[in-house]
Amino acid sequence: CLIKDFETRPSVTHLLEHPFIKQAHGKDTSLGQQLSVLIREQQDVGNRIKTRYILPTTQTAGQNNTVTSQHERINTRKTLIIESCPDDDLVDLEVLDEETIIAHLQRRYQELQIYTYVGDILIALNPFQNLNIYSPQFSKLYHGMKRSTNPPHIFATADAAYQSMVTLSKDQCIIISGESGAGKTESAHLIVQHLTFLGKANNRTLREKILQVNPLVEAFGNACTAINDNSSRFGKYLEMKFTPTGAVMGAKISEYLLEKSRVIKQATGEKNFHIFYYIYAGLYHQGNLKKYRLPNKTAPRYIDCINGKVMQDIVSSKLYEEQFDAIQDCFRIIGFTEEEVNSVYRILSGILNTGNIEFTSTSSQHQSDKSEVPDSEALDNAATLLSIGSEELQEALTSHCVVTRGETIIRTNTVDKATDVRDAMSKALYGRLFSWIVNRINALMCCDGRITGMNVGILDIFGFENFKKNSFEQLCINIANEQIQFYFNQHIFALEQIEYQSEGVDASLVEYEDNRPILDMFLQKPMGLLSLLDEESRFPQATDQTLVDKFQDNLRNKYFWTPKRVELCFGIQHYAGKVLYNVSGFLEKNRDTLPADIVVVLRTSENKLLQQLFSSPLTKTGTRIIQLSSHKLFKSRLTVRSVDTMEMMRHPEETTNMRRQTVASYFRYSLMDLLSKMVVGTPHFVRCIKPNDDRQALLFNKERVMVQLRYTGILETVNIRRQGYSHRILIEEFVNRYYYLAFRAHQMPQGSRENAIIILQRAKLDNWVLGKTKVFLKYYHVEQLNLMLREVIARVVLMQAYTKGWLG
Ligand code: AOV
Ligand code: MG
Repeated sequence: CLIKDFETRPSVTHLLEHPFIKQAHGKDTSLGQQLSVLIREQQDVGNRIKTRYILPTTQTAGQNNTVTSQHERINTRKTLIIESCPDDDLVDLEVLDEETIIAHLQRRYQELQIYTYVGDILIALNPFQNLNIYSPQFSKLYHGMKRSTNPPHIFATADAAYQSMVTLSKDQCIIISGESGAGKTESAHLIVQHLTFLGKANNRTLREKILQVNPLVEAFGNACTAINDNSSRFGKYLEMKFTPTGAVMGAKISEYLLEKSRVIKQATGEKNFHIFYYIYAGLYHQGNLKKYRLPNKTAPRYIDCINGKVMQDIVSSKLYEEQFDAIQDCFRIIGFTEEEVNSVYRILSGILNTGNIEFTSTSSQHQSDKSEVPDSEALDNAATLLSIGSEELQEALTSHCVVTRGETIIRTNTVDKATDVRDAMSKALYGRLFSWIVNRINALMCCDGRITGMNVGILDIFGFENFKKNSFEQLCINIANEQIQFYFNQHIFALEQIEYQSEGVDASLVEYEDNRPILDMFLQKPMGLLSLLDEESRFPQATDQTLVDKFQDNLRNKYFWTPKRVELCFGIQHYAGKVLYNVSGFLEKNRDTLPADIVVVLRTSENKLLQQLFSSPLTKTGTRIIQLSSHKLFKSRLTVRSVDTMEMMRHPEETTNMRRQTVASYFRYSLMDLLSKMVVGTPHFVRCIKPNDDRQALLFNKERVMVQLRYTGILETVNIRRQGYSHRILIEEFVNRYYYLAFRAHQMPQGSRENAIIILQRAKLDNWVLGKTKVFLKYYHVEQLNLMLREVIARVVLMQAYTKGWLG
């Protein structure tokens, strides 16, 4: 038996580096295999923890063991006992100032301990390197374990959510936040990985399907930005559905606010959505560029970020080619038909060709600002790929119908207008294709609302952004992050304080930075920033300047300002820092209109998928709500007026009466929709932190971390987690839930205060408080209770099995 004393708890990686273990297992055994043979038991010894690792009998430590510490003794060859003082919860630190917390996190980061708890909240520092801590062996290690058993880990958070769901039969929600590039999406993947491991259904196919969902959706919704090579350009709420016994039975994604504008234009140094590069490289290597009418010399404009040079980069990229194969596998495994996949590729290639359509101005005697397509190659290609008539497409791009007093007049489009229409069409095609893919995945996962069960929701949105130039997209992204921060504050601080007071529980109130005033400034009606933007968007004569003026006249508070020397800009003091926004394009982006002429042409497509995307608006579940009887272009033009591209998918009420919806109003609706989903479940928070801006492993920039800790309110959280009671359960519900711990199964005690006290005492919990109607528990109590409950239930089940003779 080897005994080792550690000042602080060693990470599993360090443990496996220990000479004793190394020698016991030889050099070439993989980390995962070594770990799988460590079985552990634990004992609390004062504020230290004694962990007993039992090593396999077949391999033993040699005599010439190099371990020399005086604490270490080798008696038998099988057991390693480690006594350590866990330092992985900030709540346990003696000194709680910023400096100490930073120093602590820095030391841990340098030791590759990227995870740290603040009570029940997980802080995750981006390691910017692949760590060997996510194999199935690690999933096993964290499965059903008490949290203090292992070092903090994203699997422990996923596990806690899963165990709570199963034990308490209640939905859970994991909220991952952090700025762009902090590691939210990676964390979300890891959570899905562990939940899939836990929810072992007999159905292997389903498990495989679930694991393909994220990669597929992200191929269409993620892109390379200045900050992150795999930046999420949409918000994603993934619900993993489980049976009451905890077997996974499906998944459902809700997507929020895809940054469609990226399809037509990207900022310097940024790229289009991944999928365009994947299919280009993939089709090139398959020799299929011709089939999809894609040029093979110069890259299409929409993906040509570096003036033509990019073509060689794309087709020679091994990574893109591999990703294309992976995406094809995703489609197949999830269950898309070949025809559907082909249609998706045709639409994507159609979009790329649409972007290549050029216009020139032609003036005739009667019309001075007419546009035409001088070279019809791209036009013909786009029309062919989209299975529509080339002439009709040209007509819809270069002219539009106006209905006045019952008369229909056809007006020509200027070159600029035609270009805008072309780009609006590309954005609409992509946006609807994306929504269709998400809907289709949900349908194939059998989660179209018919299945009822419990779920763990995982929220992974686009992180807070502050670029050199920030536009409407950044504004929406940052407002969404304000909302998530508000939700966090509400949950951790505000609700807690209100409840203490109403329940007569004494708890010193913790000050925190409330971002409600900022959120109100954005969302309030009718004078919030988004409402003002909507109002201005309704005036055809509005300009960027009138918009800034409107903001300036109406938003008079310390969170908003207009800089003196920079034109057409306004600044916002967000919870996460100051951001300067440039308003050019705000109005158009907010209107986001797709001319009816384009809708009408796309409806005539012979491509079934395209017909589906445009022939009638889809509700969330994909049901048709409007049926247009005529496909004839002219007739239909009379029927459909301007239709908003986003709302058609999600706001059936508005679209049936054809009221124009703006992106801002849809955005507001999405935020509410998201919140309504989140509040149903018990929340678990993961706070991702970016240790540096250079994406460097082991580089810990104190200042950057400090800023993030400040604005996320970590310091305050440490306080409230230490002093506060993060779980409050109605007395009756508490007795109902935990009476097994103190009463016999058949007793069914009353939900009284007395019985609650009996249970709490029997469970040997300390530091709990009984309020007027609720039991107030510390963050660590619930885990203890659930663990005890699981053990008792397992004993009862075993007893029953014996008495019924099932076990012989
Ligand atoms: P984000 O989701 O928070 O940004 P990501 O999850 O995409 O950030 O992480 C950015 C990059 O950091 C990844 O591509 C990885 O290279 C690295 N990374 C993050 N977490 C880990 C980890 N646990 N192990 C190894 N590498 C990691 V954004 O989507 O931009 O807000 O909109
Ligand atoms: Mg992301």
